[in-house]
Amino acid sequence: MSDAVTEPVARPESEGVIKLTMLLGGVVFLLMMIFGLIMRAAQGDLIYLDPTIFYQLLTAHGAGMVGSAALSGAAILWYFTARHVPLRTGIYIAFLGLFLLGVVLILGSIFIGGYGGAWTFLYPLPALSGGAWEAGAAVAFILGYLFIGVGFLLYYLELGIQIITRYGGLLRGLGWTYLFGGSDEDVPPPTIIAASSVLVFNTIGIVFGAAVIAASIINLLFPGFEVDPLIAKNAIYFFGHVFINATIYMAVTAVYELLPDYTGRKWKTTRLFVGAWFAVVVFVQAVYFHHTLQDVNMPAWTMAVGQIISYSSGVPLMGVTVFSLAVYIKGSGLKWDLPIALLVLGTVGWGIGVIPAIIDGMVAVNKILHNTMWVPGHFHTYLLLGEVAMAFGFAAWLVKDKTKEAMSGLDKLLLRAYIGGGAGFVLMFLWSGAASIPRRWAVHYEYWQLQSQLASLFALVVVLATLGLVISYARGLLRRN
Ligand code: HEM
Ligand SMILES: [Cu+2]
Repeated sequence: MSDAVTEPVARPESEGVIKLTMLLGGVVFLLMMIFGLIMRAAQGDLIYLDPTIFYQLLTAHGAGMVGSAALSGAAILWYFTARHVPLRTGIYIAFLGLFLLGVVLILGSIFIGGYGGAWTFLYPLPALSGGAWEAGAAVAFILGYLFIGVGFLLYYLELGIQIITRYGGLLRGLGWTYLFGGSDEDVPPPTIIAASSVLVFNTIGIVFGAAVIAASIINLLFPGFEVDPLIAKNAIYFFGHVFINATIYMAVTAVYELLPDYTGRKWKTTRLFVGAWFAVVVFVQAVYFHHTLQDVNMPAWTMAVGQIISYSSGVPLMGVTVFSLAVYIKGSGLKWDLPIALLVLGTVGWGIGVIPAIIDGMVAVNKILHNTMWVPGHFHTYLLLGEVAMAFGFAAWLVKDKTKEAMSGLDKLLLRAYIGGGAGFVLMFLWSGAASIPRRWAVHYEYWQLQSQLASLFALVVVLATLGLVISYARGLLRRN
């Protein structure tokens, strides 16, 4: 790589393939939402769904949504990182290729092989199908993850190499040299701080994931090879927790980079900002213990860590990102359009979604809410009204019609429907959770069904709004070409 100082480029060379990625991501989001609607309608007894199919849809929905969130987050991060360091588009294409190969395996395992062991592939569930699927289907599912994981490692490797080359080391890219008293010369922009932080913790997460994936595959092929279930659970949940969180931490770079276009105020790298990201790198890993609060055979200190870090992990996010967002917007005369409205919605939804997560991170509360609908309630808030809103905001910005400033009537309608439908939908999950309705049950008792029925209605509104967003993005792509 050359040593030349790279000027920020307005339109990275990878723009075309990023646009394609956002289209793929948008279409998959929409399709998976329809799967979600079908599941919720079945739980509300509005339609009949064979439980076997329910668990296949649940598996596809979980893996497909997490995958699309990761893919769209990765596209956003790549796009904006390329404004500051040169990234090789060929690597991105290899990443996308590996990702799609993984998707094919996963879809095949579910809809041809019948795999329905959920996206968390919790050991030894993939091997205990009760006749619903063969070991080969589970292997195909997990192998799909392996390809996606390898793609991501490649992706982060490229980010790491280019950041190290440009900023003279990863510690500088992370801003840690600056944080701990180093000079404030050539401090990286917020996007690079974010990119460096995510690449550190998500690589660690993926490595744990890869280890348990390898062990699970061997176990499926040679059942005599047994894995300690507690270690496997820890590795899987560490990986899953870190991976899904990383999707939002990647997507938020769109806010750092695009908000200044609207407010005329640059998002600055301050010590507070770097400190917050430092805390994220530590907390996002340590807080995963909140997934083990009911595992009585875990050491007691893990419970304490899970609970205490759950409180503190909200601080860098809500205290710094959401608060800074408000400060940057206030008095700036920002003119709202669809992209920025969705990006701001995503940030606020993310912040709000953390609150029910923190509540559930308390041991005393977790005893009651564990494995209830409260859990999908909290993560649908910061994904549906968080990461996904950011992704559609970024996509809308990519195809923005520069001749129009304000929001059209249709934009307003789509936005309101998305927010209203989404808020109602997640509130029904939280209500269900508070009423102790368990998650992941294909069939619900009659006195559980009201929440599911109302939720189906809200979900339908979200699906229609999302359809509108995907269509207007696709039309934008055509208009610009
Ligand atoms: C219209 C939008 C959506 C609908 C109707 C929907 C519906 C559902 C339903 C019914 C469940 C199963 C709940 C249970 O009984 O445990 C579920 C689980 C889940 N959803 Fe969604 N969802 C939507 C959007 C999203 C989005 C945007 C994401 C992520 C980006 C997402 C990720 C997940 C995950 C990870 C699970 C857990 C799967 C599991 O328990 O294995 N969903 N969703
Ligand atoms: Cu978690």
